[in-house]
Amino acid sequence: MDSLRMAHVGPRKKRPRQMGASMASPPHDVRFRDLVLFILEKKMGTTRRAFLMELARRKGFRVENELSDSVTHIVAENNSGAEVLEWLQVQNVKASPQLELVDVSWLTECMRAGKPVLMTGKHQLVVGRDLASSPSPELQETPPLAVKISTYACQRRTTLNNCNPRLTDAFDILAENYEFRENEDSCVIFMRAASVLKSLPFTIVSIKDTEGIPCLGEKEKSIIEEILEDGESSEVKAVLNDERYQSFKLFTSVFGVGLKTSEKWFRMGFRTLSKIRSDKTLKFTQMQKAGFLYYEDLVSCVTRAEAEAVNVLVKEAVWAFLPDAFVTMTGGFRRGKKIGHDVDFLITSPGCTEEEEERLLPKVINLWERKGLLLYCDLMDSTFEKLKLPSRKVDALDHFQKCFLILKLHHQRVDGGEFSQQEGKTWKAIRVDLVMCPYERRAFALLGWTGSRQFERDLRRYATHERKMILDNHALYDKTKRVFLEAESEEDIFAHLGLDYIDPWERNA
Ligand code: 8GT
Ligand code: MN
Repeated sequence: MDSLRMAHVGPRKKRPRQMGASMASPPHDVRFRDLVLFILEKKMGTTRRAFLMELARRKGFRVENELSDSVTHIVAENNSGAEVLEWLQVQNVKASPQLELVDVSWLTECMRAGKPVLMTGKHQLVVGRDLASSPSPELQETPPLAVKISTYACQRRTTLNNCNPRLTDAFDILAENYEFRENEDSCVIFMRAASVLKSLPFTIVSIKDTEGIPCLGEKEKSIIEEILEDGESSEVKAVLNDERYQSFKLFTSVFGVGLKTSEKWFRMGFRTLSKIRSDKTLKFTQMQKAGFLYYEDLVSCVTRAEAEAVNVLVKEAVWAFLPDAFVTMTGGFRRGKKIGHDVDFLITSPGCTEEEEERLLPKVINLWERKGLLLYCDLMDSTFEKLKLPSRKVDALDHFQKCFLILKLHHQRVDGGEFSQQEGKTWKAIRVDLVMCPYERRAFALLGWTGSRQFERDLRRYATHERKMILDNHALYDKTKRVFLEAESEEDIFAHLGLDYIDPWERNA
């Protein structure tokens, strides 16, 4: 864990009070020598300023403690251009005409990118100003450029660089507990709260930092406050110690076991998997049998190296039958995750007939079976109808042909895998999902299968509530114009929805 995060996330009581510019911080290498930043404390506060300064320095930016002639950029928050100009006049510093006055949104984008990003009009607080004259009336009326955070995850950029893991872990646990209790409303509330915090480019160190952040109600804020003050939440602690939560967590970790089965086993008094496995009266589905058989392998996460090895395996098999097919790894790995619970693939071919399309997955499965690589297979036929309207349900499953598999992945196929090999066993069981879609629907399918689930939910919610459109994994329908909107790429779908394009690695909502 890095020292900065520790310093800021640690219990508030134990933190030193003074966190101003004078606080000693380790020296950082300056990577971007053309820029000299000064961060304005006015309306930002000492704590947040100190945090941003430290963060920027850590990312290789030169940040001055005091305003001086050498400063090229003044970064302000919640200040209008006029307010910054006014403040500058009071300071007795000769500022060069090249001095840029920028909103903190520019800095946070730079932090996210890890380098200076292009400054545009939306970042500049004042364009073409004359520092010698007093602020003009128009400038005085410039509204503060506070960055508004959207309530929709599809309007936020959420990378894997989570600045608030302690808070989001807490909300994820509470959401999961409500899911186990089938309390959907509370579950959604905590999922949204966790999601919005994952998009923040800064660490929340005081409850004041939550001002203006949507999706946080009184309840969520009080939990944040408790974690900031005591280092933990009593409610989360209680959930983690709750027998029902622990049992559901354990039971649902078995492939093929959902809420219904967990509920049943819990009511029957089961608390451990070994008791369930050895019980003679229980009946298991094929899926659950496979889940128990390969339990150890399946709970140990899939690494990126393993996912890449599966990628090769899938491409080899698919291309043996349809050489022009596109095979794309989707799901969490496409979003840049380093580990996953499975590996998801979307397959589509521009040149094949409907019949060839339908026969591909059975052929692939058959090939793996002959090679002894198929440990479990559930093939679901397509129920896709071209003219059907998209589904309004946010969590509806799609109609494409797909298969949920467990494959045998030999260690020698994995880069560096020889070293992780257990005594005797030369392979690992890996969960793999393959989806086959018609070529003209590939953009919708790709968008749908890339996730995250929260990002997908909010895309659909946004389409419905903000655009009067219906979006699902197959299509986008405009209810006002009563037409299906076609798309060649994910970019096209975002454009139809009037949304800025969000890259896959920014969809980790
Ligand atoms: P992971 O690391 O846990 O595997 O994370 P993930 O890759 O994000 O989750 P996933 O469960 O593998 O699902 C990947 C994406 O596919 C999600 O956004 C999910 O909403 C979407 N998805 C569908 N249909 C289906 C389906 O039938 N089953 C599953 N599991 N996911 C589906 O669009
Ligand atoms: Mn996945």
